[in-house]
Amino acid sequence: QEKQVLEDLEMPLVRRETETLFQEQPEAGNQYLEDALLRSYLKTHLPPKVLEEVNQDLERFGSRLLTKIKPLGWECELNPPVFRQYDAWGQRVDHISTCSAWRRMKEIVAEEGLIAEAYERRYSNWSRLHQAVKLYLFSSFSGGFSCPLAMTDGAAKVIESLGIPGSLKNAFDHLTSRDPKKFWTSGQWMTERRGGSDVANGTETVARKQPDGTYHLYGFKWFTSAADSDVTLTLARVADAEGQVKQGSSGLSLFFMKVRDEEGKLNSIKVQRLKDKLGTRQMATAELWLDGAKAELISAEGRGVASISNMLNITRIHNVIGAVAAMRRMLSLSREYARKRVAFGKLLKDHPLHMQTIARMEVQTRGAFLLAMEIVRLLGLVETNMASEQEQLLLRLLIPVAKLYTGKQASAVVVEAMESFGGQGYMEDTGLPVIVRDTLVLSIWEGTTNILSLDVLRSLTKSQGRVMAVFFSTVQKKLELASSAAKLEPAVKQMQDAIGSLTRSMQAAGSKGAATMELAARDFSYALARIYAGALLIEHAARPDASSTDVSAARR
Ligand code: UCC
Repeated sequence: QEKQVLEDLEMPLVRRETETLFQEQPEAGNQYLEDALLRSYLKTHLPPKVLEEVNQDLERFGSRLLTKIKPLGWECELNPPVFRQYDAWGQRVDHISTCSAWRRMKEIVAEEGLIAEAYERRYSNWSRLHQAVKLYLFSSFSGGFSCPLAMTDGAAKVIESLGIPGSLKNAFDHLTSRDPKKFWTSGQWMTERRGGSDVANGTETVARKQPDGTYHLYGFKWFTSAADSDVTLTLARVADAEGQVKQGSSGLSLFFMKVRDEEGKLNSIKVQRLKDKLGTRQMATAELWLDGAKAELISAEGRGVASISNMLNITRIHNVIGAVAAMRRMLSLSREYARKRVAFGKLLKDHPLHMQTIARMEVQTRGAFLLAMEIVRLLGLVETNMASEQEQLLLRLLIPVAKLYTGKQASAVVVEAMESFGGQGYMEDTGLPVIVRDTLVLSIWEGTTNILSLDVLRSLTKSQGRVMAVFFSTVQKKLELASSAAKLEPAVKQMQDAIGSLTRSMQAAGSKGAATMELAARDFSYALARIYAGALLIEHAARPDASSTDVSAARR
């Protein structure tokens, strides 16, 4: 035995079986404290009193995320929902069971006021921003719970925009509650078998009016995310006395329904199966038959799409926040790793090419972050009746622009960041592939890139082009703020060139008619996103507070 031990000791280090732990795990700390851009953004925008309170809340939340919420998120990943259609005795039960961590997440979300914050408005127009920052910090640790949150926020928004009618007051209180026992989540059931983009032609569900004024819904919802939600908003076609329905967009109406009755029984809904998705596997997405589900009509008849677009705009903003969060999380880990991992005789952080790659991702992430904050800032103004007409138009334009652009950015950045870990990044148990998988959906759900590019054109048409004048004047104002900073001159010059080139291509495409505009829609939307994000980066860099915080973070 002694001989064997001696032989083992002589064995080269790499061959010793006991020496398995040879790379340090990258682990970022409190995401709020470490996010220099976020902190400098809040410092430059929030009134001092609000900043003081928000700062305390976010620091505490950042710590709770790390110690309590992150492990729950991982548990959700390891224990995806399970669907049981029949019980042991052949009775149809259609039961979707979720893990205890998922259910605990719902309680935490209520405790933290992740929806409530936006509707209580204790900080007036800044409440939306406070909520959005919490969502941003929460997203990557949420174990997929960001998805039901997006839809819950969207449902609350629709109800609020209807003036909180008496019949929906109770639901609104539940959706915006801080009480974990009372808090409800909502779904958004739009996609049917014919597809999810062309809602106007793809929706077959029929609503039959009942003597008590409610409706019974019959149809097949093909993609229903967070199928364990308490309530949902959905579209259907109201049948007339002869049972006929109107086709197209003007035949669609918006309905509110509870998913289960008081005893917990499904509301005449049959679960066909759970979807087998590439990512977001923590969350139950299902195919559902509505077989006479009791529902309440909440829009004017035929105004379903216009009404649900209040929800879509909110879920698209959540999508933007999720995209930025995924980029930031991967980048924080990548930066941590670069400080620990040695290759070719030095730390990764001392390899200029590696750092150039990280720096490029950092710029993408910062631009996307500022875009997200800008939208949320505008939303806060609109919701508190403080927005000018120009700001309202700008918000309408920037939502699809940011959603389509950040979805694509996030997919590219997280894949690049995964590569910065070498083969380790590809290993399941590092958790990095989960972030990559969950990010890839961001350019798909809530409107694909092309559909949103067309929505950008829709916002132009609806405003009869006025929104573009607002866009250009807002960008110019931001650039003017930087005019006294000599170091920003080259960036401002590049922006002016980009604006000139966009104006020329708009004129060229505009003179050729609608088909050419449609073909140009994606490139046009990308250009808008890049120009606006570029202006925000320059504007932020020009602020005296901003640059000092950023420099200290870069040193860290
Ligand atoms: O459900 C899904 C998955 C849920 C998961 C969510 C979680 C996300 C969380 C992320 C967290 C990290 S996916 C469902 C995906 N499907 C969609 O998003 C739909 C995509 N398709 C579109 O957006 C289309 O463009 C449609 C459906 C809006 C097109 O419909 P129409 O009826 O053909 O369009 P119209 O006729 O142009 O618009 C009808 C009305 C108009 O108003 P009026 O009649 O007053 O002129 C439009 O201006 O709706 C108005 N409208 C809007 N208004 C349409 N879109 C908007 C909008 N975005 N904002 C304001």
